[in-house]
Amino acid sequence: MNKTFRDSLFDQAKAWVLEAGATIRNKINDPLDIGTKSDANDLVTSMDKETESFFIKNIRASYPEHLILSEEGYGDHLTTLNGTVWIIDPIDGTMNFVHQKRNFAISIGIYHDGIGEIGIIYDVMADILFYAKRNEGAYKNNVRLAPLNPNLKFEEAIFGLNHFWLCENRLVDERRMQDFVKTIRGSRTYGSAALELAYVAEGIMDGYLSMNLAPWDVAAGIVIVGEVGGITSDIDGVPVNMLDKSSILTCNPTIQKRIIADYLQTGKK
Ligand code: 2AM
Ligand code: CA
Repeated sequence: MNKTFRDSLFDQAKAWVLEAGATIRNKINDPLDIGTKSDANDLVTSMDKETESFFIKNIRASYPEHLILSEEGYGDHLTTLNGTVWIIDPIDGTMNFVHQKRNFAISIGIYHDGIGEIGIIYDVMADILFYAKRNEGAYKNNVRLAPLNPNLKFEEAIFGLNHFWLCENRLVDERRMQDFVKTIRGSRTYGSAALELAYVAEGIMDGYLSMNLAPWDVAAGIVIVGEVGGITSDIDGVPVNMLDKSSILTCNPTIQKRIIADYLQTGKK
């Protein structure tokens, strides 16, 4: 994708994200129509659907040749990442949106032939915009983010993860994960994968682990975190397939190998 087109695409995507965010803020106290998806805790609201529809209507009108991969099902059913693909989560952290009315984000990754060109993560209630264009650095509200700390010590790392890693599970030995959280400095659970990836890019967390995320949860974050030298893979260290669900390990590269070797691959059932 040439730079001139990417710049104009970014400006347009950012404008739509800010507009959608303002609409959500204006309606934040309106009564919510809440439904569930895969299970009783997998929430969806009319706001998720309205926001996704807003993006899709605009993209179809302005870029009819572009493809869309999106959470609520109004996009395309893709079998390849050929062409320009918008990967959209209209509200990432729907449970936070419903219960807290904050700590949720709009997340948009724009990929061209499988390569992440643009990442935008908008913390709607805090009005904080994280973004990156490939090879042009990552930004938080127009301030460039610094490269990740090359001297990070494992024992001083803060990680985003949830309680599922510490309960009996089919992916890893939970006792190793208990050792992991005791060895690192601290753990956090924010409930929005997009924001947690943005926090890794910002350097206020050193990594993020999730068992089962969808492409729209991570598409933007992978681009943003990559621009400050962070790496993302599945928990075996394999690059993420942007067409499928995947476990996710995003972190400062200084600690990736140790986490995989000592905690994630050891004692797998
Ligand atoms: P969501 O709010 O868009 O559903 C919460 O820890 C994180 O996991 C959020 O980013 C949330 O995204 C995501 N998440 C929750 N349930 C999920 C599911 N069934 N599949 C994939 N991601 C999910
Ligand atoms: Ca969502």
